[in-house]
Amino acid sequence: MNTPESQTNKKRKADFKVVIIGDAAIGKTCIVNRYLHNQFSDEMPNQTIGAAFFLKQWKSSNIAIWDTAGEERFSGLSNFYCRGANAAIVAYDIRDRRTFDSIDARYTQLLETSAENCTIVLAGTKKDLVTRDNREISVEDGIKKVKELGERWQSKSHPGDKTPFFETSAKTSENIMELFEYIFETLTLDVANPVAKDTIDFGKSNATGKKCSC
Ligand SMILES: Nc1nc2c(ncn2[C@@H]2O[C@H](COP(=O)(O)OP(=O)(O)OP(=O)(O)O)[C@@H](O)[C@H]2O)c(=O)[nH]1
Ligand SMILES: [Mg+2]
Repeated sequence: MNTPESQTNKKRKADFKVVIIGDAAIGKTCIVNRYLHNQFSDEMPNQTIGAAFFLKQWKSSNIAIWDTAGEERFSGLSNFYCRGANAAIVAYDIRDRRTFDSIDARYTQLLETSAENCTIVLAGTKKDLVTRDNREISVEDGIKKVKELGERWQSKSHPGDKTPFFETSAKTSENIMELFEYIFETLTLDVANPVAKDTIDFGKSNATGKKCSC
């Protein structure tokens, strides 16, 4: 709401920080685009450079979403973007075991600097392209992995005790809303006491998912 108070107090803090991590070209940016803008294009979008930052308002909370680059040369930056994260979407391509193996090889170490009790959610991507013949990661393996990660980070659990595992398609929208709602519902459980992470100039963005350059 554009009240005089909001005009004079444009620098506010994001209440929660969410990062999405995983190998290059597995569809991280498409997941975020589908959720924030309800858009998908089969044409190759630009590879993310460093990270892209978005804001989303969820009820009374301001949530910062960092879409990181999977390309190896940006690994050091991803480390920086994961710092203080309250939730991490760890993504892999269901048809590509190498991207699943990367979770342990590359991504869990990035979460060492996340916030305490970081909510870890596992997201298989490009479900619309999965067939019986090309599936490389089973649902059981995904669930096993996310339980392992959740225990390691002592992840906060969902109020409905749902499993933080989603096989998604940014193309068909399958499980995209569910993925983000899981995170937001979990993070905002005790919203009276959020942990502020990023200072954001709301005068340059809005709370509907506008992209800022980083
Ligand atoms: N069929 C299908 N294609 C997808 C889906 N998600 C992404 N893609 C395609 O996969 C390619 C890579 O998607 P991106 O979202 O850019 O991948 P990324 O993980 O953000 O890649 P980096 O930014 O390099 O880390 C694009 O050509 C997309 O069109 C999906 O759910 N279904
Ligand atoms: Mg990207």
